Amino acid sequence: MVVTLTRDGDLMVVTVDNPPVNALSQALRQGLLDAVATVESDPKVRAAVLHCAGRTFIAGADIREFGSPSQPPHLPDVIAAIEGTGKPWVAAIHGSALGGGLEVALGCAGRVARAESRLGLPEVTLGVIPGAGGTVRLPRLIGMETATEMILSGKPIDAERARAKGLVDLVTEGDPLPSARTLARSLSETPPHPLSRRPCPDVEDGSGFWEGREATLNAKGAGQEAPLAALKALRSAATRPFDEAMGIARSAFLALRDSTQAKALRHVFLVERGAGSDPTLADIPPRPIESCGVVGGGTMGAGIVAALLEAGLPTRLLERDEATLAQGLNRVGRILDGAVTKGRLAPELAEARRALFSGTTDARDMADRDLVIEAVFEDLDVKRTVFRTLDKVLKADAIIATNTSYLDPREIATATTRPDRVIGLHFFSPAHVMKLLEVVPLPETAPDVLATALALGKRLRKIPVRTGICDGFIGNRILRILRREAESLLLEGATPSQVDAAMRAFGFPMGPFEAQDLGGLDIAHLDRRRLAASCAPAASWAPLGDALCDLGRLGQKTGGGWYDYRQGDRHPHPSPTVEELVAARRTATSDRTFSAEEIQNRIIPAMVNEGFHILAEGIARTPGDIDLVEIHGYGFPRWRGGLMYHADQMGLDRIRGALVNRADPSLAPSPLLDRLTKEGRTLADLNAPPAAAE
Ligand code: T1G
Ligand code: NAD
Repeated sequence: MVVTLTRDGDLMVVTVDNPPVNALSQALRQGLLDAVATVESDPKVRAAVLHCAGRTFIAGADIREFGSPSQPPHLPDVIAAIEGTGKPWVAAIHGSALGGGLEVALGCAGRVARAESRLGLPEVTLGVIPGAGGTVRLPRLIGMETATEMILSGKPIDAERARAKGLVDLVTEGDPLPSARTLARSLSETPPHPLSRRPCPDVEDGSGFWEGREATLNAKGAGQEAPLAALKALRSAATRPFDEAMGIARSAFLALRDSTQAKALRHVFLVERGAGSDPTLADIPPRPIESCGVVGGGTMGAGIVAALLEAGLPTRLLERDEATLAQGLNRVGRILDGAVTKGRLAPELAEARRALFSGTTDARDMADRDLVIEAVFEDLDVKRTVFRTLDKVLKADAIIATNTSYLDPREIATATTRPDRVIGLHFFSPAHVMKLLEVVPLPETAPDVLATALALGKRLRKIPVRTGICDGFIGNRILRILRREAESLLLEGATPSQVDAAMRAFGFPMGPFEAQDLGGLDIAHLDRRRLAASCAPAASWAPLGDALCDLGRLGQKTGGGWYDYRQGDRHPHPSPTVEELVAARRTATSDRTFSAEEIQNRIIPAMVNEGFHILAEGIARTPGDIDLVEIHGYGFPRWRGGLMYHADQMGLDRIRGALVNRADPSLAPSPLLDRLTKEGRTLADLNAPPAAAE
């Protein structure tokens, strides 16, 4: 039974128990409706308390039911029944009250939340809008501005803010149930006016509130349907009677539920839940990690330290000398200070993290560490020296990880006597922010080391994706193709601004040239030099990028890269120097213009094709893994479902069609793409690990 009732004197305690997250399945909706009838019909009962068993309150509608037609009882009716009873219900909230779960709580007369609870309406992150009253009841309770902010961002708020905003009546340190009982009894004396019958506050007229929000959504979230639909539903809540506005929201929800974007976002939601879980490791418990070390406190090392401290892991930084150590310590300090300044971290928590952090220039001080992550210069000899030293000082079962972007971790590991305890942990910059973590086991890596690395990824609240060993792993390998395609478009007549605008219109937060200028052109340039030395002409091809580096144009940090930058202004300005440089290298016949769609249809199929090679080589185990890498590491628009999911939506024959006539032989359709199109199959068929190589 997903709903059980326990009478407690004049109260009915309604307990929901539908693991893992008490999602509002059809059975639960029916159970709640039956509970309303029972409470209603029991003369001895004056009020009810709704609480949940397990780790969380109701976490929303059952997303797994979205793929099939919605079955009665429908949630709006269940909530209307709870709100419409003459006997007040009080929700006792712990864990997460999200989506339909918060909408149920809004149908109750009162809400009590445990201190660590989170409350929110994240529907837009799933490509839908609150479909059971969130857009009409929430503004009536907490005001239109805060309701709009919560619904458009989809971000939950904590219990204390919820209380301050009037969303919950009370916050308890411990179990909220006793206080909920007390509140229910007092509300049965003076039942409050149901939200549906209260006036809905509008924003100050002429404030430009709605227009401003719409403009921001069109600028920031260009292409996404749900946020605009949510804004429309909120506006109708402010201007129309409750039932009419409820109807508008419900139809919008039902229409969006089966939309391409909602399906894509559900795909991402589900592959994210699978990230880091590996059936082959089901019986291998991760090793306990109680202390960590990081070698190299530069751009990446400092971010990695901050991520480890955030997870409560005591961390020691090893640097070359006192000067670089001081720089590393300061970098970490600035990250913590920045989080406090932005209100993302309480000062006392920052102090607690500082207390977990220490630095040294003596490798012997790393002897007691369970895991050490190396983030020194991207130079094989430097990394091998560090690994050799660590191998000597660390305890036998300690794990050593490398954050290398392009080097082969096997070549680094041979500097040790413990390749079975070596693994690649490829973080993304800034490492304390970016959610992606490429986990790169060696053939020798022991299963418990891999299990530990994947578990650490989750502990750091990252998206760990297992990847095989090749040049650039999954993400940087596809990035190389994106950049190469972007450069070839310049040689055929396009401009950096046109290419960047096209990719932003596709949904990337930044175009490839703007992104290079931000991160610096030198990292990839050094990598291409390395590749050229190992005779990989196609992979090292970037004549324009190399020419810019030779001119010292490394991006924003040098005041110019693909664009020019003015002092103190990070806005990219088209550069006459770059125009000249590109014009000088254009082949005579190639001075044509490109539409945004043409640019997208050049770049995306080339990236997808590389994804197929990566899948066929077993570097990525599922197309979903590539989707996670592209979304969480490279800004691929989440609402398109990720690179490979999007390819399926485009149609593999269209992808193949965009590649077959390309002059560049390295863009010939991959045999796996050929085979799937010939067999009329899709990538979705491959989300179970694919058969062996091409
Ligand atoms: N429906 C079905 N399954 C769900 C689910 C849901 N809403 N939420 C989580 N799961 C599964 C998940 O797939 C995983 O399964 C397991 O629960 C544990 O999840 C009408 C339309 C609640 C904060 O967007 O944010 O309500 O992999 O690993 O880290 O207006 O899950 O074990 O098989 O994430 O502790 C709105 C989504 C729905 C909340 C828990 N609700 N969930 O995090 O565990 S739309 C949401 C979460 C809606 C109404 C609309 C998180 C969590 P498995 P987990 P966690
Ligand atoms: P960085 O130059 O900013 O920092 C490297 C740090 O390592 C310096 O502080 C240096 O003093 C220190 N160091 C060098 N040799 C050392 C030694 N023997 N012992 C201790 N410390 C030593 O470099 P970064 O950008 O942080 O890159 C570090 C690693 O991370 C590289 O392998 C790089 O490929 C990889 N990576 C970089 C990025 C990025 O965007 N920068 C992203 C992912 C991975």
